[in-house]
Formats: sequence, structure tokens, C-alpha cells
Amino acid sequence: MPEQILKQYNLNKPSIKVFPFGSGLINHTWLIKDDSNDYILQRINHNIFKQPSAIAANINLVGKYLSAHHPYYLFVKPVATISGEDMVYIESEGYFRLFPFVKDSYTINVVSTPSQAFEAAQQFGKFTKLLSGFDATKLKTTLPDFHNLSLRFRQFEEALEKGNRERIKESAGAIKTIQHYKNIVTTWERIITNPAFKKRVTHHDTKISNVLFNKEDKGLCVIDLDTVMPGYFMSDAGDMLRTYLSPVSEEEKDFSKIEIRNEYYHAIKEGYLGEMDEELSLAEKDHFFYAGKFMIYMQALRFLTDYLNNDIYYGAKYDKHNFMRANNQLVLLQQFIEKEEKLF
Ligand code: GN1
Ligand code: MG
Repeated sequence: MPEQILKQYNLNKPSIKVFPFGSGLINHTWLIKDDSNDYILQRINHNIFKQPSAIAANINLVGKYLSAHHPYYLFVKPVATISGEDMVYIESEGYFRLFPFVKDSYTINVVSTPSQAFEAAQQFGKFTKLLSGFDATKLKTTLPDFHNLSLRFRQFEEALEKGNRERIKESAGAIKTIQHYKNIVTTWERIITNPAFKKRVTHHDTKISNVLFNKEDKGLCVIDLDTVMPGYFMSDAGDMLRTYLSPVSEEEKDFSKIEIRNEYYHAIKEGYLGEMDEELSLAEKDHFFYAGKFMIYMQALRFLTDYLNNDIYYGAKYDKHNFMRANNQLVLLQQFIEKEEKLF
């Protein structure tokens, strides 16, 4: 950790301790322990987020709106540098920002009770709802086409043409499953032309580690606002379904552990709709289950496409890592779809 960064925050003292933190795949995160305060330091992955200043601008706008209209909402803003900047840029190192570590808050990596799922869903629903009076088109698109399923599908088809031949052969089974569920893309294409589906301020990364909990295990607020952009509710509801329903994550290699926990589905739905019920149209609410299919399918597509493209996006910690992740998500998708008639 370069001294230079901490210096910009007046934190370059001998008593400071720095620890790697979190489990994100894209940005790098550290916990900074000071005598009295703790902080979270993050390096923005500039390869992926081409315009870090757009992230800072969005956080600023949202923060201003919330403090004017919902001053009681706990909004975790970046700490300004000694010269008043939201970010530090260091040649050959990239863009960094510092957040206060909210006292007495904690995060989790796995959802192990329905109540945690409910609390998280309530927080993500609340975030969008509190911002319903804010003009979402004012937000900059930090990742163009991030959850554009048609484009993700086209990228997959391109990988089938130009990708690693051996990997394509080896992935025949997964490729077939992806083709089999192509109707998920067709539904998406109908949705985006349907005026009953609205673009709102959407978080786009609703995994459980992006929710702060308090000591009483209640949700406090959401964090990691890099992908806050205009989007559809399916992105947020869907990624919760993708990541909270099963007791094991996309990293699990023993697929027999993948399971859909019915009561978690209801907890997510109740938590989210408890906030968003009046915001969403009937057509949107009818697509709550679809939201899960949309996000699980897209994640399977993204992992498989990356595998066929030699892991250029997600990287790989072991041989066939993205292949395993894609197959994990396809098992999850199939198990989820089996519940279609039962979960409503
Ligand atoms: C990435 O970096 P992380 O873990 O927050 C990805 C998400 C994926 C997720 C899968 C910017 O998120 O879209 O769902 O990996 N973020 C980006 O684990 O691509
Ligand atoms: Mg993230």
C-alpha cells in the first residue's frame, strides 16, 4: 500500500494498520485501522470502470439528494482528501477512495437466515424508493450495457466464433443449456420495449456483502455504489435471488450443495416489495420470479463467455475456474426454474 495514498488523507502514521478486505472480484479493498477510526480503502479497477470520475459524480448527486430529502438515511460518503478531493489518482497505481467504516456495523458473505435476506432486500428496496423522486437520467452510466442481456448473449455468440476452440469443445454441455434457455433473452427483449417497465435508480450489485447490518442484525444501509445507474428492478431483485437463495455461492464446486431455499424466496420478495410495492407496476411485479432467471442466466453467460475468451474479465484462480462458475450458475438456474410453479 503506497504511503502516498494515506498521506493524502493524513493517515500516514506509524500506528496505522492495513489489512486486505472483502471478496469482490473487480475492485481491490483494504481495511485501514487507525487508533480511533477505521476506514475502507478501495482501488477502482480502471480497466473496467473507464471513468472513475463518473462514479464519484453519481455518489455525490445521490448523496446530496438523500441528505436534502431523507436526512435520516445513513449514506456512506467517501472521505475527502486533505485537498478536498473525492478520489486520489496515483500514476501507475490508479484511482483510490476512502470510506469511513461505520461503527458497530458488520457485513456477511453468506445468507444463513431468512431474516438476513429480508433485511437486505428491504435495504435495496428502500434505496431505490427513497430515490424515486430523483431523476435517474441525471446519473452517469458507469458501465455501459452492464445488464443488457441481449448484448451479453451476443458477446457469448461472438465467443463461440472467435474463442478458444478447445474450451468451446469442452463446454458443449453448458453451451447447449444456455441455448436451451434462450427464451429468457426473448422475454428481456419484450420487457425493454414495454412502458410498464421503468428505469429507476438501481444498485446493480445486491450481493449480501453490500449491506451493512447493525448489532441487532437489522439492515442499516447499502454500500458499494459504483454500479448505481438507471436500471430495471430485475437487476436488483434478480441478483438477490441469484445470491441469497442457495446456501452456497457461485464459487462452490460441489454442485450437489446447490439448493433453492423456498423461505428465502419469500423473505426477499417481502423485504423488497415492502418498500417497492407502490413503485412497481403490476407487470413488473408479475416478473419477480423472472428477475431471478434473468440474473442467474446472465451470470452463467458472463462466466462462460469469459471462459471461452481465456478469462480476460474475471480472471481465474485455478484451471477451469470460470467453467466451474458457469456450470454452478446453470445448475442453480435449472433448480430455480423447477420451482417456477411453486414459488409465487
Ligand atoms: C463482479 O466485483 P464484484 O464481486 O462486486 C461483477 C458483478 C458480478 C460478480 C459475480 C463490475 O462483482 O456484476 O455479478 O462479480 N461486477 C462487475 O461475482 O463486473
Ligand atoms: Mg461490486
